[in-house]
Amino acid sequence: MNTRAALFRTIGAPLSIETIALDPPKPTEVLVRIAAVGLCRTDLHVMRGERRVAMQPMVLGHEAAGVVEATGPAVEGIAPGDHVVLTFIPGCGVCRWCAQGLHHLCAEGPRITQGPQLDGSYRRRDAHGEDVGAFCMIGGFAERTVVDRASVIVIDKDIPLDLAALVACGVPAGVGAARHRANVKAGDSVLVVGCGGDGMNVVQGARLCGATTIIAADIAPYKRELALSFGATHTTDAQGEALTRAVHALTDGVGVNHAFVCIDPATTLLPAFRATQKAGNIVVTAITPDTVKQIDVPPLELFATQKAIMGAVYGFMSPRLQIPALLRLYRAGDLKLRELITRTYALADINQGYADLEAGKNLRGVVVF
Ligand code: CXF
Ligand code: ZN
Repeated sequence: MNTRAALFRTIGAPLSIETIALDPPKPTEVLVRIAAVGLCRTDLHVMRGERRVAMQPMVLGHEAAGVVEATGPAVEGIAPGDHVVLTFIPGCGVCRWCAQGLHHLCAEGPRITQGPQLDGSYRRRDAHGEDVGAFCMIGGFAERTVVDRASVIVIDKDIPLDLAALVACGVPAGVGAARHRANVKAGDSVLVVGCGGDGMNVVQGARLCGATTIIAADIAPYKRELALSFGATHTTDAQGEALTRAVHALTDGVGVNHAFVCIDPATTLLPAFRATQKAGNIVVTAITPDTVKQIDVPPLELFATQKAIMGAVYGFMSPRLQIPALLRLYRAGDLKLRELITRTYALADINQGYADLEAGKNLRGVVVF
């Protein structure tokens, strides 16, 4: 069949809206009609050449939810008509990580920027017959996609699919970083640097954990304002050394228990590290451009203060377990999802959506079909 899709062809150029050929699902695969897909900053990093992918053209988009239209003969437990969220790491189910329920650490993870399907072959071709890749083995910026069952989570049908898309990336990344990576405890203090798609969800994750001081740092006034409604107790527009000083002023001069680096680690990691108290945690959820090869942290400072700097992908919990759990929290009224969406777009207007993200206008833009 044919499908409309937004293709990444050239670094620095807008996505190209084209009709491409999409093959039917192989035995372990699933055909999904995309209902909604979020405009995450990761795809923007790819478009700008800051996060290199292995091939072009490639259909970007990795924060997607939709409806199953067909399944391959080996697929069990997923049926046409099912509502699904797609996971940006496949979760092969058999590697040493998946065997422990740690699908966010799946051995196939490093291949998600390569382009082909999980089995190594391609399902998409452009008008010239050239293979088209799928970012994160999803390629969600399209009306339809074919993905391996390893990327599919069936969800309850009462969840609106535009909200379901959000629990494919930004929400688990942020909420999970607070709950599962830093293990924020009731009464803890937290700093969130960058209150976008990840950071705003760290704020609400910290609130869910019972943190009593939640400092939201962002240069955009409307994100600081919104952070207060997501659970932040304080906001600041300070950056660099001024941010460290502002946080110390709010925490008896010792710093927070946990700092979250949710934007541009190259410039925010060290100020966040220094805004964290002794033996505290610094969690990095944001992507650093490939051009930045290292970030300096004075080793004696690290040793003497006994802090832990850690990474968190997918909020450090299996998306397979976390996504249904997050949707239960939403249904119980404990997790904000609708409030994350700033604007929606048609697929044809996706470049406007990314322009709005770049201009700092969007917390989350979502393409709805
Ligand atoms: C990213 C993580 C790094 C590889 C591509 C997907 N996740 C979400 O934005
Ligand atoms: Zn993302």
